[in-house]
Amino acid sequence: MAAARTRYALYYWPTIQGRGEFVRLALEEAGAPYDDIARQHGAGKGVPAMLALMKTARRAPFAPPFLRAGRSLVAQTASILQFLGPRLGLVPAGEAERLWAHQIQLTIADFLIEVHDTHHPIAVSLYYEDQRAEALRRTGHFLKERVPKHLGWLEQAVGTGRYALGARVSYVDLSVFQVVEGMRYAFPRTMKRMERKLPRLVAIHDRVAERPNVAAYLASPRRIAFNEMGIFRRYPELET
Ligand SMILES: N[C@@H](CCC(=O)N[C@@H](CS)C(=O)NCC(=O)O)C(=O)O
Repeated sequence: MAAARTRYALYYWPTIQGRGEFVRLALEEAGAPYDDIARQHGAGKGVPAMLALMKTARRAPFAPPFLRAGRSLVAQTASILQFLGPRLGLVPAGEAERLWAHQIQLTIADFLIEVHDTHHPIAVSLYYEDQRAEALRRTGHFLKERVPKHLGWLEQAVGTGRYALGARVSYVDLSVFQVVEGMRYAFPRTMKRMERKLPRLVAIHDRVAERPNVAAYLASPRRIAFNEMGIFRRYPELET
C-alpha cells in the first residue's frame, strides 16, 4: 500500500486535546509518521498556517481538526478516522464493519457536542464565566439524562469481544479510551458512580491504555494534559 509511506499533517489547536486527540491516538497507535502542525510550528506560525488553509484550500474545511495526506485534505473527526482506518489497519475490511465503526464514531461526535455544551450552553463566543448559571442547569440534565443514555448505548455497541469490533483494536476503541479518560477528568464523581454499569467500556479503556504505542504516547510530551480550554473541562461546581 502506497498509503503506508504517507507522512500525515494534522491541523489542530496546539494547546488542547479536543477533537484532535481522536486523530492523534489513531496516528500514535499505528506508529504513523505525522506532523502536528500547530504544535510543531508554534501558535505564532502553525495556527496562522492552519487558518490560512481554511481560507485558501480547495474544499476548505469548516473547522479543525483536519488532516493532509498527500493531495487529500480531510476534515470532520469521524471522516478523518474513516479515511485513516483502512490505511492504518485500524478498522476491519468489511463494508458492514466499517459502516458500524463510522456510526459509532459519529455518535461519539454527537456526545462530544453535548459535553462541550455543558460549559458553553449559550454561545461559544462567551466565556464560561459568563454563562455559569445556564451551564449549571444544562450540566444537571446532561449528567442525569444524557450521560446514562449515551454511555449506556456505547456500552452495548462495543459488544462482548476483546475490542469493539472483535479481536483486533480499531479506531473505535481508541475513541472509547478517550471518552472514558475525558469523562473521568471532567466528571469524576459521576463516572465513579456509573462505571459499575460500564464494564465493557472500562475494559476497552484499560486494554487501549496498555497498548505499547498508546502507553508510550501517553507518557510523552506529545500528550497534552486535560485543561480548562478543551472539550472535557473540570469545573467541580457543575458536578453537584
Ligand atoms: N464536527 C466537527 C466539529 C469541529 C469543531 O467543532 N472543531 C472545533 C475545535 S474542537 C473548532 O475549532 N470549531 C470552530 C468553530 O466551530 O467555529 C468534528 O467532529 O471534527
